Amino acid sequence: MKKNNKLNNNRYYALDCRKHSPSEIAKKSSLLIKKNGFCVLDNVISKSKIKSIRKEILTANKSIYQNIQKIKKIVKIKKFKESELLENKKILLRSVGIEGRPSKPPNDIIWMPKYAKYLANENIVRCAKSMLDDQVKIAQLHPRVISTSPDSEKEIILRDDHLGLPRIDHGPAIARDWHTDWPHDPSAYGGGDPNENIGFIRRPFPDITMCLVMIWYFNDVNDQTGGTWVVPKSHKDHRTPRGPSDKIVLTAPIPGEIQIKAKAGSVFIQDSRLWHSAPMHNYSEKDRVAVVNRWCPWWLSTNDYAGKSRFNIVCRPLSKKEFFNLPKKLRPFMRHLCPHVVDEIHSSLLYKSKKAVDRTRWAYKLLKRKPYGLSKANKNIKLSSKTYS
Ligand SMILES: O=C(O)CCC(=O)C(=O)O
Ligand SMILES: [Fe+2]
Repeated sequence: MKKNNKLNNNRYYALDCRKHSPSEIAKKSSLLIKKNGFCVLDNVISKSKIKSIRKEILTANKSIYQNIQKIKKIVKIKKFKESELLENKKILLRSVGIEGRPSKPPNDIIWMPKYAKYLANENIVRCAKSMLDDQVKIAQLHPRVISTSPDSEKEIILRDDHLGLPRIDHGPAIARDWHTDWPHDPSAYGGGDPNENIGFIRRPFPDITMCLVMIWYFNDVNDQTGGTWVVPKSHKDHRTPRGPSDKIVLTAPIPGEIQIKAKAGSVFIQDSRLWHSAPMHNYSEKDRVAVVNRWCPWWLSTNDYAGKSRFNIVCRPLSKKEFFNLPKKLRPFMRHLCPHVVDEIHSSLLYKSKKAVDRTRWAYKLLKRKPYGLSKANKNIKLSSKTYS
């Protein structure tokens, strides 16, 4: 049997949220992501809500694009002060709260209030925490629409995106765009441009999940309609498709690849190290509508570089009003995006920290009571055989 056929045909990568409790989903999804590098959670959003959210995302996609085009036009005319740009009523820009950095378009979530209600879905949050850490944040978020393939795909149009990365929008079903995602993407969005490069992890990658990429599908996806391509287990490989010396042709099929099948309302979740590709073809009559978000642990440096970038999608900011308009349960994951509120360590970490302080206090008390009686207190402590290599 061809490699990964069973995984593909039986959708062994999928878990149905209607059939498991959130804690089971957290456990099972973590196992799948660790093993294969990805999983799909089915039925995260119920069928009855899909149509209106899909419509909202399509409108948001247009508004986000139009706002950026308007900003580009204005900043081209002359060098405006940031304060002038922020006051310009024709465009939407938000301060990132760091001296010397350009303001950015607001976080895309402000255009998608219906979708925002689902983003902190319990199954999603539990899975993210179980894979990353007790405290997590959403560092990037954007709609991802793949329009229906043009009748003729004979001519592949090569273009550079707004950050100068090479792109093609459509291609035949055989075409791929293999990559690993931020922070494991060596093209680092800006390539050789220090104003746009956001940094990337050196190889060999440490064996730890640093970012979960979530793709929320608002169409049924399959091999005809825009399913994401993946190479199962590639998150453990020491190469990366865009690696300059890895000898991978990133536009060609790779043995073992499969294309995700999922119903609208499902969420594809992957370790950022997994080799994956957006499909170049969409043979259905409908655009493939999805929202991508990148979740990471509190400790990952998400926004320290590309200090001159106005248009990358990294940590697009929120005003105070926009932040407080978010659903309450979503705020902890987006608090770091609002320069007007103070981010803080969450209660689960605080609780564990307090326990650590209690333990320290207890040990000092012991020391005070019988300083010379402690000489053998740790005699049973042996270094664990489970050490790092
Ligand atoms: O749209 C897809 O299916 C994949 C998107 C992707 O790879 C990305 O946004 O990094
Ligand atoms: Fe990607």
